Amino acid sequence: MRGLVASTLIGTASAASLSNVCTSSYVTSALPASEDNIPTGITIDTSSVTVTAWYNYSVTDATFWNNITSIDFCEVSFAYSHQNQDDRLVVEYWLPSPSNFENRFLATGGAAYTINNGSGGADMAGGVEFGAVTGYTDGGFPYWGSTNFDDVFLLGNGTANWPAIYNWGYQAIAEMTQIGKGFTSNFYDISTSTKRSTSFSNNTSSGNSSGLYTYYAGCSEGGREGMSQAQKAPELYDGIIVGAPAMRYGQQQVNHLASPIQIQTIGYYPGSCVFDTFLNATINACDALDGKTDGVVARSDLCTLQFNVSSMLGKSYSCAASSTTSLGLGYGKMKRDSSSSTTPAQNGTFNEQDIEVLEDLMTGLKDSEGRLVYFPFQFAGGFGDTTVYDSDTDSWTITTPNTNGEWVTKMLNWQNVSSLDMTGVTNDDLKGWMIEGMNKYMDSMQTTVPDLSPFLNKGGRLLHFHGEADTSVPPAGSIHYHESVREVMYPSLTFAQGNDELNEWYRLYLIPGAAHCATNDQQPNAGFPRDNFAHMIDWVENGIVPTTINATVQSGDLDGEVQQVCTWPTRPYWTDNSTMVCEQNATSISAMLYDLDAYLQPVF
Ligand SMILES: *[C@@H]1O[C@H](CO)[C@@H](O)[C@H](O)[C@H]1NC(C)=O
Ligand SMILES: *[C@@H]1O[C@H](CO)[C@@H](O)[C@H](O)[C@H]1NC(C)=O
Ligand SMILES: *[C@@H]1O[C@H](CO)[C@@H](O)[C@H](O)[C@H]1NC(C)=O
Ligand SMILES: *[C@@H]1O[C@H](CO)[C@@H](O)[C@H](O)[C@H]1NC(C)=O
Ligand SMILES: *[C@@H]1O[C@H](CO)[C@@H](O)[C@H](O)[C@H]1NC(C)=O
Ligand SMILES: *[C@@H]1O[C@H](CO)[C@@H](O)[C@H](O)[C@H]1NC(C)=O
Ligand SMILES: *[C@@H]1O[C@H](CO)[C@@H](O)[C@H](O)[C@H]1NC(C)=O
Ligand SMILES: *[C@@H]1O[C@H](CO)[C@@H](O)[C@H](O)[C@H]1NC(C)=O
Ligand SMILES: *[C@@H]1O[C@H](CO)[C@@H](O)[C@H](O)[C@H]1NC(C)=O
Ligand SMILES: *[C@@H]1O[C@H](CO)[C@@H](O)[C@H](O)[C@H]1NC(C)=O
Ligand SMILES: *[C@@H]1O[C@H](CO)[C@@H](O)[C@H](O)[C@H]1NC(C)=O
Ligand SMILES: *[C@@H]1O[C@H](CO)[C@@H](O)[C@H](O)[C@H]1NC(C)=O
Ligand SMILES: [Ca+2]
Repeated sequence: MRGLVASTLIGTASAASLSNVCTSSYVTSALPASEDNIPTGITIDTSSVTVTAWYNYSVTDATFWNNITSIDFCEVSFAYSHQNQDDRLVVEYWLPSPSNFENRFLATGGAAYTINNGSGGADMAGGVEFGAVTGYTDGGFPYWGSTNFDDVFLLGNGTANWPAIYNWGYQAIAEMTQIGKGFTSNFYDISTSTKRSTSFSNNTSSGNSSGLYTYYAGCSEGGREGMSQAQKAPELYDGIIVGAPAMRYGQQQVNHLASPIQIQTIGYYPGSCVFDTFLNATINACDALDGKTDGVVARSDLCTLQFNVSSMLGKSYSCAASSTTSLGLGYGKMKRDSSSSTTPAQNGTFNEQDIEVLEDLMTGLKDSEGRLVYFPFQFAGGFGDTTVYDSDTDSWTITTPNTNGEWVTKMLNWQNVSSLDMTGVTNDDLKGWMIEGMNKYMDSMQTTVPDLSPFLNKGGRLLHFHGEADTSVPPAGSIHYHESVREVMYPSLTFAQGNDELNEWYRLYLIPGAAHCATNDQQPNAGFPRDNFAHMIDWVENGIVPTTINATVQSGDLDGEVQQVCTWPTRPYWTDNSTMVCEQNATSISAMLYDLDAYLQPVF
């Protein structure tokens, strides 16, 4: 295969134009074979190859990327199957013009229950802009009838689709990357070219695509998928970018039900105006704690320490009637239902029961013994789902679980039932479901392996970010995993020394004011990271450590301003209202660390 490619393209790889190589015959000749290090036992269906050339393709207003105004690439897809398995997975690759190819491959992932098209599909184009071949997989799900994992999870009542579960867990993306590396090497004929030197890795024998820098980027479910690659396929990647990873899957899926069930357990149902007024009060009270009054709470840790929830007692609230549409399928959302509801005008004053509910939500899910089961969201962020107005009864009730309930009916109970009856469900039930999911899917979807030594030892770099105002995946959960890696890999070092070691290769950034894989309407002056791939390339290929990362303001008066984000465990503080320092404060750090003491086994 390689000989054939070389003879077609020898000496012309970088000079070839897109139209020369973006043809069925050339693409078919470049398909990888077993000597190209692709997974053993897979068969590519050569008749399935599709090839389309794109010119002047653009993507604007993509949250994760700067505007892409004009890229040319070859879009290629083909199917493959596994030996002795009745399956069919389709992979897709976008290959830049040979003259723009920079010896890079970028794997991309999904969101919610889709395995691809994360970041609104922009990651594919974003990588091409940097001279990378980009790739995604369909996980084989359409072969079972749907592009969504939750639709193909059950083969029937009582029968889990284990191949689909493992494809989702980590395998399909790892295979897509491995096949993509072989394909890329053949397509550009880089098999004999040398990898440009890096500051840390001279290992050019790790696979036959070693002339290729290999990356991953994704957020939410895509973030979990990135973590799965660092944990389960570390040999494939040089750099992995993960945002707000929904990685502690057993807990995370059930945690979408936590706020409503905590409210139901207390048995008092505040209206939306109580939650909205509280959120605004925390933003207003905590804005200046970071030293800069800009509407952004860059120190939710200080807000946790200093905002006294009971200070709201007796404060008045008032909201006009409105009709709202709940969050639909955004690229970062874990659920994909969208529903409209109307709320009546509300006014009143915060009473003792309002305070009890707010204090309970702001301290996380606890079992009936008062032990912590899961992390709260940060102050000045929000609550996720809470209550909705029921016009039939003219009263407030908890939100219906929508697809979040499916996790229990389908993925835990293995019944093809999509709605979950929340009547009588307690905090202890949620804890039981979290433990059940964690154990059932420990090696497929839980994605919390804390020993990343294989990834470290091959020279891998991990850039992990999380919006501090995320109300889908708690930021404290990202910190908890980072802490687990530190404690497992550097058990004899102090907190400071362990973090120094970790920061050489695995860095975590909390993005002030950012929502779940998205900008935040409530804090419009907060930046969102758009240069992560550029930072990762600098880190891997040039040894430039991203001490801080860029975050670009994407709306409002400061639109376009590029801010800097500190690396955990440092936190930003603005002196004189203008100069940012990344400071460390033990009290602040402890305000973001939680002990999940409701479990008998470690939860990483
Ligand atoms: C791409 O855009 C450039 C500049 O606008 C134009 O000159 C060129 O013809 C376009 N190419 C194609 C293939 O449309
Ligand atoms: C990106 O493109 C959109 C649509 O063309 C435009 O409104 C926006 O100003 C552009 N942003 C930047 C930073 O150039
Ligand atoms: C990817 O997501 C975007 C934004 O949600 C959507 O417009 C586009 O159709 C999706 N593409 C595919 C292939 O699903
Ligand atoms: C699967 O089980 C649910 C109830 O648990 C039932 O409603 C449904 O009809 C069953 N489906 C089949 C095909 O047996
Ligand atoms: C890589 O090779 C260069 C040149 O031989 C050497 O200076 C450098 O220390 C090596 N790096 C590692 C991580 O071994
Ligand atoms: C280079 O990578 C290969 C494959 O991952 C591994 O087996 C080998 O130990 C590595 N060599 C060094 C010197 O790290
Ligand atoms: C990579 O391919 C070359 C020939 O192109 C071969 O000599 C070499 O042994 C291969 N290396 C690995 C690690 O497979
Ligand atoms: C909260 O603040 C936002 C933005 O300033 C405002 O639009 C909204 O009406 C406020 N909500 C309440 C309940 O005060
Ligand atoms: C508050 O609600 C009560 C009863 O719904 C109503 O009579 C009153 O006018 C409202 N007050 C304000 C300031 O909206
Ligand atoms: C960060 O932003 C600055 C200012 O816009 C820019 O010059 C720099 O290239 C960006 N860094 C990366 C890694 O993209
Ligand atoms: C800090 O800067 C903001 C935005 O420029 C300004 O509105 C505010 O008044 C300043 N505060 C102080 C104390 O200077
Ligand atoms: C750390 O932060 C806490 C809480 O704001 C504050 O009381 C303490 O003075 C700070 N310590 C240092 C050394 O900055
Ligand atoms: Ca501020």
